[in-house]
Amino acid sequence: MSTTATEEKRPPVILCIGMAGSGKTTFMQRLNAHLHAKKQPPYVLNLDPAVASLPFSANIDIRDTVNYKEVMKQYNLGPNGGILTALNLFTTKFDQVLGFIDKRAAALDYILVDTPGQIEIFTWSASGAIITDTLAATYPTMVAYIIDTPRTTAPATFMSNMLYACSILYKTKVPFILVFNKTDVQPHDFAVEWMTDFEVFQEALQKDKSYMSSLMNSMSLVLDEFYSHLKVVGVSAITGAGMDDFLKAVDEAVVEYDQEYKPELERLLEEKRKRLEKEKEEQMARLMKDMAMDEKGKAVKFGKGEEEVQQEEEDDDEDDIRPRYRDDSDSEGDDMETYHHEEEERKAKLEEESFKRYLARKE
Ligand SMILES: Nc1nc2c(ncn2[C@@H]2O[C@H](COP(=O)(O)OP(=O)(O)OP(=O)(O)O)[C@@H](O)[C@H]2O)c(=O)[nH]1
Ligand SMILES: [Mg+2]
Repeated sequence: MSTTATEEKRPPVILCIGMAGSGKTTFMQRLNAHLHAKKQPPYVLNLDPAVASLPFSANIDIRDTVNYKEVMKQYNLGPNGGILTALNLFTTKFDQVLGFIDKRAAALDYILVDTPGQIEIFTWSASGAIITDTLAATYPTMVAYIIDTPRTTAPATFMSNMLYACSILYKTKVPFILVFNKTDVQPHDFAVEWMTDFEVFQEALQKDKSYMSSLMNSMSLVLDEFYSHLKVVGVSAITGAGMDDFLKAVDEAVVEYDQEYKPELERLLEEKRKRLEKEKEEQMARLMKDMAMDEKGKAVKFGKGEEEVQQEEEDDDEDDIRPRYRDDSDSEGDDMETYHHEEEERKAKLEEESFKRYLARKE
């Protein structure tokens, strides 16, 4: 990226992702209110086309662009297909959305994004990936993975939820904050203990005597590595507890974005630039070769022998070029100049056509 942080402000983007009913929208509402109270009003995007009513006012609301019920009718889809198609249609306009954000970015401290309840619609769709990558290319973007704490107290459920979070981390590759929500109902200390002390989690697992327990044992070993990449906070979207802890985790995630995600992104962009350059050079070399063959004679293209080519060249000279100069020997120089000029034009045209074909192939 060419801009430097000192020149342009880049507010962090917080993507709220989580299982249906985990409290994403309520968390967004609470965070929005908290930031307003701190005189740092965020820019808010709602990407859930199926939400009936929003408890906060969104700067950009997918429901203003697409009506998912109409989409269902028009494309003959079920509810999930309707939501996915609505998100796809919205994504085709995402460059305009980015334009709106860019205009406001300098005056913002945070950008909040609410996602559809059906988690896989955002995390496993091309649209979700496009939106995440587009935002992350410009702004320090992170996932706030919202967890319904009271529903994850069973070791097996906890592990399933963590595995899901793990898959999203590896898919999005952006900094990740685990947000244990609803701590007013169930404090999240048990989860922190399970994540930091492997033996305590093993003990909890051993109480589960199902046939899955040995598989779960080995899975929990894998998760140990995953936990080291995470920031963990406990919040209550209802009472507002833990909001400042969450904002601290956001600051840490911004540092992680700058130190790890951004250099990797720049490396990938540089790799892509070099690959395109190499492809362009190869195309040009091929083009030059084609043109050189054209110069030698059309016969080469049609697979005729060398003698035949030579003969044809002589015939060509006779038929095409000579008669034009034969009667006008005085102005032979001028005519040769005209011929060279025409020849240059013909070459330029060939080159232009070949370049157009190359561009068409790129698209
Ligand atoms: N006790 C308690 N309830 C909460 C909390 N956060 C959300 N809820 C409740 O959980 C339910 C679901 O909350 P939503 O904010 O709609 O959850 P969501 O993840 O946006 O749901 P979908 O978008 O439908 O997937 C609601 O009844 C909320 O009142 C919390 O911190 N504490
Ligand atoms: Mg919601």
